[in-house]
Amino acid sequence: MIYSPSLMCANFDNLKHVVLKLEAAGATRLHLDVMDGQYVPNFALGLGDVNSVCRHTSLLTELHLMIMEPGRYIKLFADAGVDIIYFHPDSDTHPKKVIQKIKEVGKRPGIVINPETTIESLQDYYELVDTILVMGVKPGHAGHVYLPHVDQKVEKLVKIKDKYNLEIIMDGACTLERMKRWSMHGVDGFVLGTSSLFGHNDSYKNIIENIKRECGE
Ligand code: S6P
Ligand code: MG
Repeated sequence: MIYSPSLMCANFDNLKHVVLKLEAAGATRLHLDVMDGQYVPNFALGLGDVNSVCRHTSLLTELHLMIMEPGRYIKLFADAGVDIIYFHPDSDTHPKKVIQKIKEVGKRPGIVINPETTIESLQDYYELVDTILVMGVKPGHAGHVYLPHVDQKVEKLVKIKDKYNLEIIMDGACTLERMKRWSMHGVDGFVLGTSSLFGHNDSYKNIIENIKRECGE
């Protein structure tokens, strides 16, 4: 299973310290949210933060771009050291070119499905990417409420994932209960935010160990 803490939920006073603690606690990837105040009405990590995280970890890093025209910035973020790049197809006029650019710079591409987007409308991209990041909440903020209609989409996606050799990761409102359920139904990983990891009265290590016990290693 993939457990990817979302660093936008962390305390930024000492980012390196948080990164090392998450790594020691058993996180399997690190999730880096980048926003531009346009595609979503918020800001999160910047290029410098992304670069710093990548320099201080040996874990795989996944960049979640919530920006307009992501195709313009693929090289910039690739040079910052990320391993995987997710973007929202509706944020660029040529999504297939964005996927191509991600591959050209030697990174793993993924697309993000918003709660209101149907899985059928993104069908053309499934054979081109490695990962589908499924938003369980409206993108832009941590702590948003889960939208239950996303359940049906996840059910459909896990059925087609083998056909396209896709990895399915859920982002937003990943509570322990929800992760338990979906891990049994073929979801490959979860972004850990305020619903399970950050702001709780226990160590990252205890929390992640418990998640692994309940939902799988
Ligand atoms: C939000 C972003 C996410 C959040 C994460 C927060 O748009 O893409 O990665 O940081 O989902 O998790 P939670 O548990 O606070 O909803
Ligand atoms: Mg995210």
